[in-house]
Amino acid sequence: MAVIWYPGHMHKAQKQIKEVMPQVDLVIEVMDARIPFSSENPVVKELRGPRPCLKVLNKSDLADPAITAQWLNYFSQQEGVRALALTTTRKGEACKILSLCREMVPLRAQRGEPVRTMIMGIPNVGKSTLINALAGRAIAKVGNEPAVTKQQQRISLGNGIVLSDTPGILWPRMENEDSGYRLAVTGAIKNAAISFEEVALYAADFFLLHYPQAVMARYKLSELPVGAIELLEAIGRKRGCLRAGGVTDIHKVSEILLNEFRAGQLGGISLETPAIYETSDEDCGEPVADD
Ligand SMILES: Nc1nc2c(ncn2[C@@H]2O[C@H](COP(=O)(O)OP(=O)(O)OP(=O)(O)O)[C@@H](O)[C@H]2O)c(=O)[nH]1
Ligand SMILES: [Mg+2]
Repeated sequence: MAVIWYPGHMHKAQKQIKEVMPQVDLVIEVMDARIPFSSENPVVKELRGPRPCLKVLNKSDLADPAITAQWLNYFSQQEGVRALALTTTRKGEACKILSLCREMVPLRAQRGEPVRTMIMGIPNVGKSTLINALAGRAIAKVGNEPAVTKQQQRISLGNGIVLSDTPGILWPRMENEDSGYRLAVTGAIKNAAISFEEVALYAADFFLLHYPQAVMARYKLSELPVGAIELLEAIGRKRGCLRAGGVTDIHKVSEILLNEFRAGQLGGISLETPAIYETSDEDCGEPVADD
């Protein structure tokens, strides 16, 4: 599932999307609701040009609903953009986007022409799950290697909407260390440069600061540990992750914390709020010049 993106890959992905763009009326950008900043790719704005964009905050079942509401409000203020929170894995939810798609491209709908849509997004945000849910059958592989390029096919969804059967796969934010950690915490990237324990410590730090009640409740802690390592040790004691000599098995605890977060067992947690744009001025690393 993890892709190592380098300028050549980024260039190729962008070129493929540019080629199909003249046949697209509406772009559907899928993001992870827990990390809308790090799972968004600003190059979408450039690629779509004047076309409207529906931003889907997917996996909203795993995010903090109050923060998702802030993000919806944030994105809705952008020119040509509508935003929607979705849990694609929940039966029947995906079709919520269909009427929005028609509303966003009224001219084609009025002329009786289908609205041609294309799904885009970084790996692991749920693009294939969304395509399958909309198509009502399994046409895209889920939780698998990113789709290798093949001929773009169009699937008619009925109700005046057609969809490209291969998503536009984009790269995540990479030049910002915090984004790298947050993407790793959600499982979006497996970066060999960051160890599993480091990712868990990053998550533990964040949870202690922003969701102390959630960790205390989940791990039945009577008091809040003072730091990330102390939190991992406390979880280790509760879950019996001890090695010989009573030493905490930090790798095992890291696995528990990350897996339980990713499965939503700590409750809805968001790792980013829209305020992040005020502290971050980097862009998304433009690929090399077009040929
Ligand atoms: N909890 C939750 N999990 C989801 C949701 N949507 C998708 N997933 C899961 O996220 C994982 C990735 O989903 P995919 O549909 O394969 O993602 P993708 O964007 O196609 O990924 P690539 O093909 O790697 O680019 C799978 O395990 C899905 O079951 C959702 O709304 N909620
Ligand atoms: Mg996929």
